[in-house]
Amino acid sequence: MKEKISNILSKYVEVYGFVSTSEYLEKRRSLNIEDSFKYLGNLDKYKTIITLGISYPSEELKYKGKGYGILSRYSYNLDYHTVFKVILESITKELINEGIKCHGSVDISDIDERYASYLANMGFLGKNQFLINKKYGSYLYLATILIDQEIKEDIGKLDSCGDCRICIDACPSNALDDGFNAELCISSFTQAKKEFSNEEIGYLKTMVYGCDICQKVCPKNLGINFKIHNEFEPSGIENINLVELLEMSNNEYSNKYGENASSWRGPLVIKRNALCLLGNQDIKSAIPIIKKSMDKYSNVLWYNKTALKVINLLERK
Ligand code: B12
Ligand code: SF4
Ligand code: SF4
Repeated sequence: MKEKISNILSKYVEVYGFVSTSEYLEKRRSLNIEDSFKYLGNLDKYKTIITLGISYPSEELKYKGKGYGILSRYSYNLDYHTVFKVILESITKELINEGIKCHGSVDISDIDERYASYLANMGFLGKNQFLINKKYGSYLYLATILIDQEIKEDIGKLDSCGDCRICIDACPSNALDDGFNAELCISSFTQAKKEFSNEEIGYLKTMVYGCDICQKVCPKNLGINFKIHNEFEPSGIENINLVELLEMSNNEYSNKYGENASSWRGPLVIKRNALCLLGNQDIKSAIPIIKKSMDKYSNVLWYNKTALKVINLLERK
């Protein structure tokens, strides 16, 4: 059965592994982390978790410069949820044809995908928190499929960070200083609907969504540039003109970015991030446009309060 399943998986994904649901549950719970992953969800209805990895886009885009904001590498072109959904549907269809009960999901599941992938031998967990694979480094999107068959994985030897701490020292907001502090992580707050502190505003210089720094500096990612999924290759929307973005209507925004991973929190989150870049890039000519956007979104306090701080910053400079 393992061979049959492996043949199906290898047609669709770059990397895969297997871990028994009971082993995953026991080990994940023993970490004693108070989060949603300690709950059983629907895991007890299945015997094995198949973990899957598909490669990031081939290389990092060049940032266009002042007046622009760039998306992080994991959000180029088409949303990975959309791409993975199609892959998961194809795989589950084939598994069902083999009589296997299964359930596939990406991101929004009861499974901590990085930890499950680690237990399934797909890679080690780096100090930057990523699942790091031997061939693809951390440049892998992850997903899982639960199946009602027992599959044994041969456990090989995994790599490790050793004494390296490059990512910890490179993280601008010190989010990796003590394991991982999600609240400090730039990626986290660029997705949050909230008023930014002056410190948070200060971190947003060129990247308008997400953060790639702890992956970019990692020696395990050196020279990793696979071009496998055309859907992730840059489509021209990744370097964003900041003023144009601020002036976009909701319709224009969803036409251009609706299928991109950065759009899941809606246009205002990205516009709020764009304000910060305008402030840090000292683009004073944007002040009237920022003020106009404040009028337009006068009922959104977190947007307006951040915008006011950015205007103060621009007027002080
Ligand atoms: C919520 C979430 C976030 C949140 C918070 C993450 C967090 N760790 O709390 C925020 C918004 C910050 C975030 C950011 C990013 N994310 Co995210 N995120 C998730 C999501 C949905 C859940 C993660 C989670 O809550 N994990 C639980 C917490 C408790 O994990 P943790 O803090 O890392 O703790 C681990 C370690 O402490 C370790 N540990 C603790 N004790 C011990 C002991 C031993 C012995 C061992 C071995 C390990 C160990 O195990 C814990 C569990 O894994 C997953 C998808 C999923 N369903 O799994 C994607 C996911 C982890 N994200 C992903 C990505 C790509 C990113 C970003 C790069 C996006 C970007 N470019 O901005 C950044 C990277 C930030 C970083 N350095 O991790 C990918 C990672 C792919 C990979 N190869 O690892 C995932 C898997 C999405 C996907 N489907 O591909 N993310
Ligand atoms: S994604 Fe950025 S802010 Fe978050 S831990 Fe990595 S380097 Fe730090
Ligand atoms: S930069 Fe070094 S410490 Fe950080 S994940 Fe990569 S190998 Fe590990």
